[in-house]
Amino acid sequence: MMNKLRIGIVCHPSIGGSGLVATQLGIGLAKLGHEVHFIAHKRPFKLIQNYSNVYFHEVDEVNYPLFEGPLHTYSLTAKIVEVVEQYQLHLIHAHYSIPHSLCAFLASNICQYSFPIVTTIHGTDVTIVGQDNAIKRLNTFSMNQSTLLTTVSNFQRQYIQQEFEINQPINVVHNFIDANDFTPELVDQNLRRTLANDDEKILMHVSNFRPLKNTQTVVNAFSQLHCDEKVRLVLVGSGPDIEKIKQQCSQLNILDRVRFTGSVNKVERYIANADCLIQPSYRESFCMVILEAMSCGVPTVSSNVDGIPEVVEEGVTGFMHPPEDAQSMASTISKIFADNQYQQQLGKAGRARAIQHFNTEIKVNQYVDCYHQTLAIH
Ligand code: GMT
Repeated sequence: MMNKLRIGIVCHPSIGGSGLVATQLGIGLAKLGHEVHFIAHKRPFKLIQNYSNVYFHEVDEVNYPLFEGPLHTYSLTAKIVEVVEQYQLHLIHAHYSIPHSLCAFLASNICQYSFPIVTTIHGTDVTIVGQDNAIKRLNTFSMNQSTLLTTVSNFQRQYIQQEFEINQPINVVHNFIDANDFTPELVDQNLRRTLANDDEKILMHVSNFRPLKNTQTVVNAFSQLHCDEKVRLVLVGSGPDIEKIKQQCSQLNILDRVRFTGSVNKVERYIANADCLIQPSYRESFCMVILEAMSCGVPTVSSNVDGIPEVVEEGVTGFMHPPEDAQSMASTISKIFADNQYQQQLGKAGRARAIQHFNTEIKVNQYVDCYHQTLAIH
């Protein structure tokens, strides 16, 4: 068995769960001594530091006036071919079926040697993007052509099996977190004071403000809080729904109690200062930000959809309600905020669960096992 592998990781570089997980995985693999090559249109947003055995290969844009748009998928395929051959990679790990895994498949057929492909399905690639009929066929094809398929929750595995005709097993590797990076030790009174007054609790929501994050319910729940404590809503991130949310806050006359941070670097510095995180998403194969909050010792109130019940331990680390049930979310948050000890107890349990069940070392090793399986069957 080869001990040290040369692995190509193809992922979305911009802010989002799949790029985050892919980057954490790459760094974890490099720490184990493997050589990791990220291939993407720009440097993955979480690949901040340089590591001796981590490489980044930027995919060049190819534009010809004859075509309506840039030829992303072909330029990615060409880059995969180039990097695999130049660095003699053992395999490609594609995060997202369309287009990454399909590009890897094409590259494997073009290369001097064919290489195995591990594909990880993160959620939106099959639940949203992949539901378009034309794309669905490509999606099914690329999943079936992968040497090995993984996904991030049991829910997601079941969903893929129900919705697509997949002719191979799907391995579940839950997402993971570095509890040294996401830690309650990041509580910082100076930063906290830029978000809220000392006598206020912080209710925080973190997302890319896309419709599926259901941010209007965040505001509805906040406006229905009926606890004695003073509370500030802190909205971290940016995205298509942000202006709508500002309007909603203005109509509800609560703008002065809401703080919009916009996109931030090092989201953990913000999360650690929250007293409770609220995430009412309509869809979520896993939900990294809930895990991040747990690791920082922050209780969570969220929707109960898809893979979220595999992350949250109901009543122990946080609470789940139907996505639009703002009233129940408000009443749960009020209970948490009314009792400091209870808030701390939930936070501690969340951190313990993050460390025990979503440990980076264990999950990275699970992926390494997947790679060895892949090499054995290819
Ligand atoms: O939903 C997002 O914010 C981004 C999306 C992505 O593709 O990056 O996240 C998906 O992958 C994450 C990492 O596995 C999961 O934690 C998210 O739950 C999943 N999003 C959805 O399923 C909607």
